[in-house]
Amino acid sequence: MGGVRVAVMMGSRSDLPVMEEAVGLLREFGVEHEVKVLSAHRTPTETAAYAAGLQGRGVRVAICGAGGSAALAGVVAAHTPLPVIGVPIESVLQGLDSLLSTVQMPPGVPVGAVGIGRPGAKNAALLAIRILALEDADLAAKLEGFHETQRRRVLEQSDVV
Ligand code: RP5
Repeated sequence: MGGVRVAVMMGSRSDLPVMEEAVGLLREFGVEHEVKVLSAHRTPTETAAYAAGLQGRGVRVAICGAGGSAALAGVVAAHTPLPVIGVPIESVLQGLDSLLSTVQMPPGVPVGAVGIGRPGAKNAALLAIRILALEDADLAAKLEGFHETQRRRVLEQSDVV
């Protein structure tokens, strides 16, 4: 399959250790992706231009990680009609500020916000994969395999006493 299907963005290089969780899953599922550091506040013009160009390039979903006054996902959602998933990154306020900044969008401009930090980054990738799997039977089969493996792992360790 050609072309980038998921754009992973983050507000700073310092977000990369968390966002690697999303990137790792996209790689594992063989989903074509690209990864960019672009900031809603520090590079507003470039962020808007990049977001506005995503759909025309065939990208289907954007994942945006940011911390603190985390405007990135919202700004991207304002510049593209694509589904945007926001990952709140841990911050000096343990990510609660990032979570609220990401999730409290005004009505009319949706961002699908996931949980704070690494678990959220993983779920962001899985949510993007679910969206793509609606029109990709191979990906849907891989996703089913992933959930089956997860189910078996839990059941193998089910007997505590
Ligand atoms: C946000 O500010 C970034 O997403 C990052 O989480 C946070 C701190 O950025 P740095 O000062 O580490 O570059 O915009």
